Amino acid sequence: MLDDLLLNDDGLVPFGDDVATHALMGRFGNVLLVNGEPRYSLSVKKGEVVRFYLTNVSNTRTFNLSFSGARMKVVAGDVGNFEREAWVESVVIAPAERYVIHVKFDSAGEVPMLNRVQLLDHLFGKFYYETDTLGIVRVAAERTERNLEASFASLREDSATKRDVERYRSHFGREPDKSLILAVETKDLPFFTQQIMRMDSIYFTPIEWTGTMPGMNWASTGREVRWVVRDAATGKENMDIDWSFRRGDVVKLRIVNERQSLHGMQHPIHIHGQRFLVLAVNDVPTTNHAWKDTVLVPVGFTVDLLVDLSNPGHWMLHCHIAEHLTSMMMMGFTVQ
Ligand SMILES: [Cu+2]
Repeated sequence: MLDDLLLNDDGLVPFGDDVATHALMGRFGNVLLVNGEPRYSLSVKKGEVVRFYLTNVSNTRTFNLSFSGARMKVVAGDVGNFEREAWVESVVIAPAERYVIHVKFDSAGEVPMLNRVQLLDHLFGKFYYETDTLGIVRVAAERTERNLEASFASLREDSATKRDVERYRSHFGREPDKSLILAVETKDLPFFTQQIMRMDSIYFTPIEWTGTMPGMNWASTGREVRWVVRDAATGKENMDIDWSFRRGDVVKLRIVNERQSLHGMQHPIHIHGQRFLVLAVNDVPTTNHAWKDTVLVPVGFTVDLLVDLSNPGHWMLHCHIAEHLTSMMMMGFTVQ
């Protein structure tokens, strides 16, 4: 469980009484936690393959997780296996996303679990790297008696997932049924903050990996900042949207995260009660699918989803950055 916590000398930095602070970028913590621990550690034997169930429970931080010097494959997403396993160097996991990974520890010693991200100085357009150690895996010299060499070395297919995805393939090529635009509106921000926001939008990153403008971000609250989900067809926004579907509908949903004049932000969009496939990112089709319920939409990106509306009820679609959600970035839909 990946998390972060924002602490100062007095402890937890207070939350707003009636509106959220940090409404622009969300509350980035300055202490990174794995399973609630700032110094996570795990002991394994040489040659052991460890299955990690990753969940990002932080308010806003997207992690880029890796194990230095250990081979890793991704096996499953939020609600199901991928069609086939895939080697990865790192896993990008946004708030509310889940991934299952297999990691093999071949050499005795200490293997750091890292969060390695690229940062941008918005005012000067300079990129730099930041690496945090989230924990340590201690690999004993003694070899594991359980030899998973052969199964780990091959990238296995999941025939049940493949068959399941195949049933939806006829929907892949069609035009989107619904389109949502992600945007931000601000009012009454301090003059200085507005000017900085304009300037820092000259240089932008698709993903804000950490709080690069802490003072300005803290001072922005749900009173000045309103995050928006807009229905492209009707112009309706946030809770004025209430789509209606029938059970069994399969809907192609396009989500566009506009690159605007003001400071943009990635949004992990979460859909309640249903499952979806990510069909394409910026018109590039996905070739290895897994059922998901949360998708990260970086700034300037367009993501196409195929939503399987199988679960009756009145549900929400919302950004899972807690401060964006409380700044109104949510909408409703009904499945009858
Ligand atoms: Cu958001």
